[in-house]
Amino acid sequence: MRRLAAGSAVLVLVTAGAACASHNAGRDGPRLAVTGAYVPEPPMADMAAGYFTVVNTGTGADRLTGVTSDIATDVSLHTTTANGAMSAVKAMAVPAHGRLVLRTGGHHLMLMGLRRKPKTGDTVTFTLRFATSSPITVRAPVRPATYRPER
Ligand SMILES: [Cu+2]
Repeated sequence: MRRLAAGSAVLVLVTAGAACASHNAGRDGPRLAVTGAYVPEPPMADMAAGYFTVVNTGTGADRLTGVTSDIATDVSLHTTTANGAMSAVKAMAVPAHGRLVLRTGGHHLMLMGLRRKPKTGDTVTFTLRFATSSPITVRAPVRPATYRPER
């Protein structure tokens, strides 16, 4: 249940909710699902960004500690500060009963050392690693540079 495409997220969330109710308060911990992953087609061939949302329906917090990708030799976690500058962070919090959102102008993945330039219509694979939960692999479509997700 940890390997999901965005399309199966609704079903998984329903299942997780049912499991939560039947297990009661004795079983706490994070329950993660990843939705809305995408990569905007980059203007240059040497760098790209990645975005997604990690939804936590569990009673425990977790942290995103690293991401690997089939398309890049170097993937780092970046955050955007108030003045628009970017800085690398070692981990990103995924609160209990909450979500971690990576989006334009906020938290994002920075993909360096590209093995190929992502083109609209391609698919990129991300494997997310967490402090507590098992790794999750998602397939992220490459979208036009102007794409903005509906939230
Ligand atoms: Cu960045």
